[in-house]
Amino acid sequence: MSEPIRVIDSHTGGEPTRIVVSGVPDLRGGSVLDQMHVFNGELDHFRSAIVNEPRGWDAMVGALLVPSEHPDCDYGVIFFNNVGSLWMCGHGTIGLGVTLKYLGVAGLGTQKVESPVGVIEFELLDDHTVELTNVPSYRYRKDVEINVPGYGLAHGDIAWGGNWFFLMKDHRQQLELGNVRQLTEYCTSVVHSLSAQGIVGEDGKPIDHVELFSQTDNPSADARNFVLCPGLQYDRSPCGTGTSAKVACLLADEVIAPGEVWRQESIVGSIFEASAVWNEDQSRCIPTIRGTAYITADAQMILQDNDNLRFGIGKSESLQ
Ligand code: PYC
Repeated sequence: MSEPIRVIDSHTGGEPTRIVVSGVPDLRGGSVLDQMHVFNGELDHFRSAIVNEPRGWDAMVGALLVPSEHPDCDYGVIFFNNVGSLWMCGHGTIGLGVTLKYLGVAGLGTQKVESPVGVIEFELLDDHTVELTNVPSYRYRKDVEINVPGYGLAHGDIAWGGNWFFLMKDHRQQLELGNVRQLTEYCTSVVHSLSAQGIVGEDGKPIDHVELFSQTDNPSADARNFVLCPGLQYDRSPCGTGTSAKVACLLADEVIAPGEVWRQESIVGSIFEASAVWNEDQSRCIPTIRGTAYITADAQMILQDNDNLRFGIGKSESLQ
């Protein structure tokens, strides 16, 4: 039996994060992007053991804290979900801040952490509230037409907020919690259509997150969203990288001014407060996202040698 793996679980606006705090595999150093490639190539069974059934479930997002050689950062982070690693994760960064406070290894204040796509800064404002300054974000293409078989034509903006998003308004879907199955089916068709119709992010990067918007009745929010993630689970939170992509579009359209707060509600009613400012040449914006997280578990994961399912259902070490 391997050493127990300690994890701290939290939820950020309903979306779970599981941070591995002991038993982190050695990823041979280098940049966090290099370490992510080693993780993807050699340790996919470890990812699956942490987040997939029987220990986890499809909506679980995991995180590994890894060494960083970046001069501004004390450590790095690799986020991952039920199907692979994520470039970045906003709700997970909020969960990370609250987890470090729970563990007593960080107090209130600012930290910088290296992600595979750049340095993220976050500030722990109280035991539960974190404000993160995300990687530079931007809208790549506006109002792109897509034909979604069975649903018809629709349009979306392609934007980067630490992951690639297709952001849609004219989807004709009702963004209600009771409609999660239909919304998931619709967004799944959109993902397939994006790929079939060659609609991609910059440098041909696949768009693996779909974000639907609608108005909201909630006076504390400016809009509601539904975000489908790559493992075909929806984000219970308003999605940190998705909200970064959203404020990049709003800033480009001059719907919000630099620094103006946009309150993004999720499909479960949780809210992130976001804003963005331009970089020097206005090619990118720097989004800020504020949200709250709560600890839900402090646990030891056990992987027993004779358990055929110790790496999660559908995974064995030889399937790496
Ligand atoms: O909050 O950025 C986010 C996120 C990405 C996938 C799930 N949550």
